[in-house]
Amino acid sequence: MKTAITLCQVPEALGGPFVFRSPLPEAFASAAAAGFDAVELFLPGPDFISVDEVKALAETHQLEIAAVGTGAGMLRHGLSITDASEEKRNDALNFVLAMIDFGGALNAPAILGSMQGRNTHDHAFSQLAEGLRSCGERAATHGVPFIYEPLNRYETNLFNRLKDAAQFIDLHSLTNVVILADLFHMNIEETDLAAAIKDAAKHIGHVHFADSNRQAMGFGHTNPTAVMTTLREIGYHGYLSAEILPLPDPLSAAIQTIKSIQSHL
Ligand code: LER
Ligand code: MN
Repeated sequence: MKTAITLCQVPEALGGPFVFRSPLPEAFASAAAAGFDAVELFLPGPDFISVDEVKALAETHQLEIAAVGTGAGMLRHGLSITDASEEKRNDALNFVLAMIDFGGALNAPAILGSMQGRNTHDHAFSQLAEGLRSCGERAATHGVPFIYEPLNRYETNLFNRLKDAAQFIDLHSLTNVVILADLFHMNIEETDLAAAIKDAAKHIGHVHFADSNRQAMGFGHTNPTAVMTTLREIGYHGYLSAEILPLPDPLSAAIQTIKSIQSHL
């Protein structure tokens, strides 16, 4: 398994679960100094920085790009791919597709989290399926998967648990769409983290590695041993990405994450 940490450049996400928020050259340097293999980027949009500039930073600091988030489409523009308005749905899809192209050029998958929509309506599930199909197909042209993230009940009324999302993917024969296991959301929604990971094993393509209180693993009450043992058992080789609150400060949160992962690998 590989390690990643979140870098955020979205001012509206000030209270969000992102660790390094300084300008990207400094943030990449901090991630490398803390010992991570990769960074997960949360950017305002696909035109915030050029692919070549990100490639240069990644090369300088010997970091991979683990994934790119799309949540700024919701935070900044109020977009979701299940919006009741067709025009807004199209804008949302185009935003996500542009992020898929941006990430794809960096060999990184994009994530659908908050842009799936929050308080949705009857047609939302079919719109979600259509959206995931388009996104999975576009991601395939870059040779990367598309990542769908179940969120806790306060952030979406679509899928809150891994198993339900996995069944939905199978039911709609969605190819090239994988599931993100965010341990913070799972702590709210799942009965047993390890069992949920095992049940959705073949679909899991990314992990947000957070403790129960969304701080670095070890600062809450999740049992990381059970989670890590199960991830090893299912043969998970993807990223453990620290999408966590920068508490008590970004560097301490980063170092605690690395310590926790190293002690369980
Ligand atoms: C995104 O990865 C996520 O987990 C959401 O809770 C962000 O709002
Ligand atoms: Mn997450």
